[in-house]
Amino acid sequence: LRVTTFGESHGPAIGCVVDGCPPGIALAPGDFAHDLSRRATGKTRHTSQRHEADEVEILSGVFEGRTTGTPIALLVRNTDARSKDYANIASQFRPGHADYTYLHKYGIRDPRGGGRSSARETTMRVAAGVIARKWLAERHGIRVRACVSQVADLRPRGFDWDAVEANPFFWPDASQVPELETFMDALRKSGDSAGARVHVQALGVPPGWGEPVYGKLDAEIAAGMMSINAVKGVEIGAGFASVAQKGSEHRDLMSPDGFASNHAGGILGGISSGQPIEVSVAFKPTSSLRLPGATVDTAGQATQVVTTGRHDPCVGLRAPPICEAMLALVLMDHALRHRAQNADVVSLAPTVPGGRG
Ligand code: EPS
Repeated sequence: LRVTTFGESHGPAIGCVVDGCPPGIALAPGDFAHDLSRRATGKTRHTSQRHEADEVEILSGVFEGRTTGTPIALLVRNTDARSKDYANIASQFRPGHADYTYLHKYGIRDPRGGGRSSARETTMRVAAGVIARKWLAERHGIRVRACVSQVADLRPRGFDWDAVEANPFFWPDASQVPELETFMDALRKSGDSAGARVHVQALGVPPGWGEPVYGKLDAEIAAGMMSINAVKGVEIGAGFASVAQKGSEHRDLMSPDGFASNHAGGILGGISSGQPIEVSVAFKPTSSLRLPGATVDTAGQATQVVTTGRHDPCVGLRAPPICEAMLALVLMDHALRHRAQNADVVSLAPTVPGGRG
């Protein structure tokens, strides 16, 4: 499966091409609205106040409501771009942003907001992810879900997946929502920003998907997550906590009834074990701040920058649907590769129940 996105945050439109989706999946423009709305800015006072329509136009790859197997091109026109917000940064580098590295790489720079590096690009990852989620659900009964599992030093006291979709923070403990609202109001008023951790899992992935060395399932999931704006870390299963674990703690004991734990995060040797795939993703605090920051201008002279425009005090709060999309796209890619490579393999291994998370 090949996916690419195109377009800038303050250009006329953004889009993606999904190539390799098998024929026969029902797909209509309305299918994208729910997940795009979960990702969108402007839904609460706690995010950027950009208000985009995010209407998806299906330009190809679908006929009479079903995918044809040919490349699917999706387009979303920008309806609330405001590049004048960014006139002041054309000659400055915002610390923590990609302005500096883009100019080194390309020798020119699109000063209209984040351009290609803006979180606006993730709109099309979520749209592409809708296709993968439908295919995984219909063909394999696989479900992908994510929640915010930390904001700054706030962590959930309880953990109830059913609470996640009922609040604007994707937070798994409803009793803490007032505390989060207070934290976010104070953060926004301070002009500073905060980081967040997102936990994303896939339920129902069968054993055997992935590759042993080049193309390990965990490596490609990690690459997919690291490619999202503002991501600075990815963990599979126990992740960095495994450093402090003994082997006798970390290894997931097995029995005919199933696995005793899931420190592996559902992947062993780069290949799915049949347990839930468990991934944690670290989002850095948004770099665009109203607080002045020391930097240099394009002539290399020391200066101060204050970023105006519409920004998220905590961009990680809107990241769960983006992480779900990336996990679904990587899993769909491996499912298609597994089907192509292993069509005639008769698995002689016993199946240890993987658990439903
Ligand atoms: C965002 C689009 C961006 C920001 C925001 C989120 O629009 P613009 O390109 O005009 O800055 O509103 O990007 C950020 C995370 C931020 O804080 O700068 C989006 O669609 O997610």
